[in-house]
Amino acid sequence: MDFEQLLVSYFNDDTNSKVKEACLYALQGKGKRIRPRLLYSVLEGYHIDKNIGNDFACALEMIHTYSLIHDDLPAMDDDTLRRGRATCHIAFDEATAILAGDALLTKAFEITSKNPINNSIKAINMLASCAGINGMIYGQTLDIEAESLKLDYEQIKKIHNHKTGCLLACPLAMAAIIALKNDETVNKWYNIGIKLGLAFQIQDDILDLISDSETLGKSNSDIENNKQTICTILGIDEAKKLMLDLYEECENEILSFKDFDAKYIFEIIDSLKVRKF
Ligand code: GRG
Repeated sequence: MDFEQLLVSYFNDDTNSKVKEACLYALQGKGKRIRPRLLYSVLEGYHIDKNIGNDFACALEMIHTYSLIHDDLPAMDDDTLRRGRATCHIAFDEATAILAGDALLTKAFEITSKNPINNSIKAINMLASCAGINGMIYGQTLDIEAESLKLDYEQIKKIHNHKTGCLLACPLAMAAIIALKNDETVNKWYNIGIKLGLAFQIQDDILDLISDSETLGKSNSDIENNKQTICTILGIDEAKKLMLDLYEECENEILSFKDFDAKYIFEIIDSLKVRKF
């Protein structure tokens, strides 16, 4: 079973409903699956069977997908295009989209809480903190509050570190937990993930400026909303330089792990550097 089949298989035994259809619709859009790929790459780097991480990889993709559904709602960014097709509330309706987001978030904890590995509770706790009120949700709150404010670099970075960074740091930290690494190593991976998240977000902001919504598969809403980004503060050239520096710092920090084969995660980082959407 490939990852796409695995992801939807978690809904096989659920009662058919409009909300289930909406969950599957949102999950089956053309997502890059970066968070699951990152989790698998760290397990592989530690020479652990990557399938041990399946529940955690799918839970991450479910939480990420819920955040996209809710972020696209009229009360948030009010977007109509996501993953190359109509956003969930346009394809279904607002109430169904809200419930689909809720269902995906809940499903993530339903499936991980059944996982029998030794450190599963610790991994689930990491997932909850990264997604929760001090993590991604905090980032979204800061982002909403910032709409009418003029921000400096540090303030924007704080938003990105929470809104984007936490859910990109989560797969690295969870994989280290699954690999039974100590807290110091888990924290190191987490901080690498936050840095990777910042590079990823700067790249997203650059793509938002230079690309079109058809290529991106989503609305270029930052431009439409006159949103401040690291690009608008530093300019595209400086932003690109910062992004490449951040990716390089991540790579150097990863190389400092003596018991880790970096080739799998480096393949992902290389693909991120040249991504077009
Ligand atoms: C509404 C609870 C809630 C949270 C919203 C993730 C998020 C926080 C909002 C989505 C909009 C956004 C620009 C978030 C920054 C993170 C980011 C770049 C998301 C897009 O992730 P990709 O590129 O998406 O991995 P795909 O579709 O490829 O999975």
